[in-house]
This record gives sequence, structure tokens and C-alpha cells, in this order.
Amino acid sequence: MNNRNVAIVKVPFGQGAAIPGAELGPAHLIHAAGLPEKLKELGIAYQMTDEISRPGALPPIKARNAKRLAEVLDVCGRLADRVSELVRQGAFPLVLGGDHSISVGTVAGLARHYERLGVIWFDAHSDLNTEDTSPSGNLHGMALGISLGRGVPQLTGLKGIIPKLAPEHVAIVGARSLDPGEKAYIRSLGIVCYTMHDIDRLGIVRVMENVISHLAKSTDGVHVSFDIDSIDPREAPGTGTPVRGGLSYREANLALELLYQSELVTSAEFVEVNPRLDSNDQTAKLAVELIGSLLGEQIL
Ligand code: 4U7
Ligand code: MN
Ligand code: MN
Ligand code: MN
Repeated sequence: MNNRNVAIVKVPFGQGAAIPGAELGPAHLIHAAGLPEKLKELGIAYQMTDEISRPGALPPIKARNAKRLAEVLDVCGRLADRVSELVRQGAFPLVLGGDHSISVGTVAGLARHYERLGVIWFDAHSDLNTEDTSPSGNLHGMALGISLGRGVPQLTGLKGIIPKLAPEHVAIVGARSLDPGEKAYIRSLGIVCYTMHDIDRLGIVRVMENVISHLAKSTDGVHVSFDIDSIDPREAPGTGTPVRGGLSYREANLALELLYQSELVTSAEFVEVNPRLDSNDQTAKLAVELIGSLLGEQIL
């Protein structure tokens, strides 16, 4: 990513989650938490692209299994086209969510360019539910599974490439809340998943070294999908599905610093910041610091 032009893609969309508020994420990262100033400070050239949004007023939810499917499909279709165009131009797409369902669109756009796309999924959850295994019916809990080709056919088939990702090119980091169907799927496909237990035992440095060497060999691009709920809720309270026992402030920054040094990362998204649940934009500010670490900010 070094010295590439960063292209910010704002996706103020929160309907893939149960609790509203994630749609306010992009505005808070940019205006309250100072993302543009951070990029300027780092000497990174960037462009701000038009936001990908939907009108606010909504009919009541009809589905039980895949809620707001039409809305997620619409946003993800347009996001995929945008991300694809930015990669074609040689930019580094930096997608700001929004809830995690938007990852389906980001990855669909990337899959047009990377045949062996790697994805590092920082999350308290694994987002591998299907309409059948999901306890909630919320699409943000199905996003990674959809990109792997499992789940709602309209979404797995988005932009015609099925699946977008191979299980051996995915690594989950920070997991601590997995549903039974997700555990079975991870085990059956042998998906690399470093839980908080693993991070406690091995340390974040060894975990990231393992992830980097695993993906470096076999992928032609690496996308970082960063769900802010991977961080401990004491540090990141502004998120809709917090789970205690998460990554510390330093572990998360260090993980992203190591990814910067690896020179493997070709795109990123930061999702699930919910300013309505935040206090003094603490979580939005944390997200901006994390983006800084991924893009090369150094302490000395
Ligand atoms: B997120 C959950 F049941 N697994 O499917 C579900 F615990 O993008 C939560 O990681 C999903 O924040 C959380 O609804 C989705 C639940
Ligand atoms: Mn998630
Ligand atoms: Mn999560
Ligand atoms: Mn969440």
C-alpha cells in the first residue's frame, strides 16, 4: 500500500444490524475524529469519494431470516462497483461503515481484480451464519459466510463471481462469540481462526506473524475487514454488539502496524462504529488511530 493513493468510500448504512446508528459512522470518523487530518499528518494522498447511501425512511421488516435483504443488496451492489473502479484506478480503497453487511459489497468489488483474495477478519464474531443458522436474522452476522459462497443466493451471487473467497485465504482474529453453526463451519472447512484464547496464549505478535505468513504464500491481495467490536468494549463502547474480553488498545494497534510492515494489504474497511452508543466519540477516535497504524503511523 506504501505511497498509494487512498480512496475513502463512505457507506452510511446500518440496516444489516439490529440496532440503528452504524450509519452515522462515516460522518463521525471524518468530522468528529479527524480522519482527513490524520491522513494529512501521515503525508498520505487521499481522495474523498461520494457516499453510498440509502434514503432513511423504511417499510417495516418483513423477513425473519435475512432482514433488510433488498436494502443490503442495493448498497452492496453499488459499493462493489465503486470499489472495483477504485482498484482499477490503482487506488487503495478505504471503506468506512456502516455495519458489517457492507463487506459483501467491498469483497465483491475486490474479487473482480484478485483471483486469490486474502481477507483478515478482525471481529469478536465470525459472521459465518446463514439464514438457517442465524439466531437473529441480521445480515451483518452472515457477511463472511456470504463471501465464502454460503448463504442467501442473491448475495452470494452478487456480480457473478461465486465464491468470492476461498476458505484457505481467510483468517479470523479476535473471535470470542461464535454460534454453534459457525463453529461447525469453521471446523469443517479448517478456516484459520485465532480466538482471544489463542491471542492470550501466543501473543498478538506470533498470531499476526502466522496470519501474514499464511496469506503471503497463496494470495494476490489482502483485504483487512476490521469490525471495531474486535476491541474490548472498555476501549470501544460505541458498537452494537459488544462482547467483553477483546483486543486491547495496544494489541490492535500493534496488529495493524505489523500488517503495514508486511506490505501485503491492498484494501481495508472499518465497520460497526455506532456513534449513538459512543461516549464523546471515543470509539470513532480509536478507529482513526487504528487506520493510522495500518497506513504506517509510527511512534518514533
Ligand atoms: B458483527 C450474532 F447471534 N452472531 O448472527 C448474529 F450473536 O458484524 C451476532 O460481527 C453477529 O457485529 C454480529 O446475530 C455481527 C449473534
Ligand atoms: Mn462483524
Ligand atoms: Mn462483530
Ligand atoms: Mn457488531
